[in-house]
Amino acid sequence: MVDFTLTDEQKALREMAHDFAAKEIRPVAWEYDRDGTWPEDVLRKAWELGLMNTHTPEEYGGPGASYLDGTLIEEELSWGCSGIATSISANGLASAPLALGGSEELKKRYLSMLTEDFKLASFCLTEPDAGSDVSGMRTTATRKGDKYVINGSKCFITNGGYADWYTVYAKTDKDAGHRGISCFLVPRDDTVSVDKKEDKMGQRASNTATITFNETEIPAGHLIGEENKGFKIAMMTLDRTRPGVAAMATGIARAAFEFATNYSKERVQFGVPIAMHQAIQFMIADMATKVHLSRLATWNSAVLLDQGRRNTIESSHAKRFAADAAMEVTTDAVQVYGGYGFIKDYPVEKLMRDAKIMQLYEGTSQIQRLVIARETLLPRRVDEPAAAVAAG
Ligand code: COS
Repeated sequence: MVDFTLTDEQKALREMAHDFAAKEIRPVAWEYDRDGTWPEDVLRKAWELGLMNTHTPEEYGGPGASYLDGTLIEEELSWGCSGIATSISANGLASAPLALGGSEELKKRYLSMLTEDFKLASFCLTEPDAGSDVSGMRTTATRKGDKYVINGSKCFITNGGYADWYTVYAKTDKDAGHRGISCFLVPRDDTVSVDKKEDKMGQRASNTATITFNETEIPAGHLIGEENKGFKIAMMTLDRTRPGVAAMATGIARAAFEFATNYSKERVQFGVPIAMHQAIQFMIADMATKVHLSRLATWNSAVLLDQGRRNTIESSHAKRFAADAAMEVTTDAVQVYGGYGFIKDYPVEKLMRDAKIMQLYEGTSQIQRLVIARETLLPRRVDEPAAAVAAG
């Protein structure tokens, strides 16, 4: 049965997240964007309300929210500010590999650490010379007795400067391409340095840093999953987090659509509100359709996960469509505002800058098309429970 009706609990959750976005995020969003500062006070409030670590199972102190619930929250937070929403949701990205493949001991210690206190974790996959091409990474993990020693640099790491631990992908077999990558949990210590905080076009409230591991020693038990199986964990993580990014893109698009719609009713040109002109009406109509379809694709990709089914293609459909739609909708919102849209006294130029990252992070729009093309032309295994994919 296909039913898009939310339960009363889901409606209440969405309302709570919306309320938080309206009262705690929106009023400060443009200030944090202007200054490029990190909104620790907002993040602490989100943590206290249970809007961080939403997918962490109850046994580790989290609310164990479903993937659909997560998309409801992420759309609302991103409607407030996607930079702040990215900072709030980054623990989820870092925790996903641990939840997927970590030992019970590791999960108990490190997932609980994030729910017991306001602590942060970061996901470290990308490197200066290995973005879309994950297999090209150079960071290494060398086994020495009962330890691994990590060396290398990871870039574009959300909350990297503030994280207490990192999920790090590194080569354990340099000559084996994607089959030589392993995933590790690396606590922050003196050998971990934060080298650079990026000065970004958009999402300026989120902290994006380069993290370097210099002879960083971790216990062998900090390996997540099996040695040389890290690439699969990374891909499975992204299958689970891309619906959240699609939800954030939907939130940005919806914010731009609302601002443009309201403005079109107030702005008078040629003697009538510009909403009376068909040229504007068609832009508003296209925005409405794109927001609507972005949300449907997002929910679909999340519900499959909640049903324990593989969602690789649906996740890429949702992320690709919603990201591209957010870019188009925010660009059109600037157009509806005319010259005012281009200046910082009005809200939509920030949204246009913020939307751009949606087409870049957690897999570019081109990588999503590559995944969609492969899944279409050479389908792997469809409708398999996630556990079977993990074991495969
Ligand atoms: N779930 C489980 N396993 C998967 C998978 C998925 N979604 N996608 C791929 N795999 C497995 C394949 O089954 C294959 O397994 P075998 O080793 O048993 O053959 C292996 O992973 C390699 O798959 P593939 O051949 O498709 O890998 P490629 O290197 O050719 O391409 C892309 C993978 C380009 C899709 C991948 O590198 C990617 O997603 N890049 C973007 C990375 C990204 O999003 N970066 C953003 C960082 S997070 S902010």
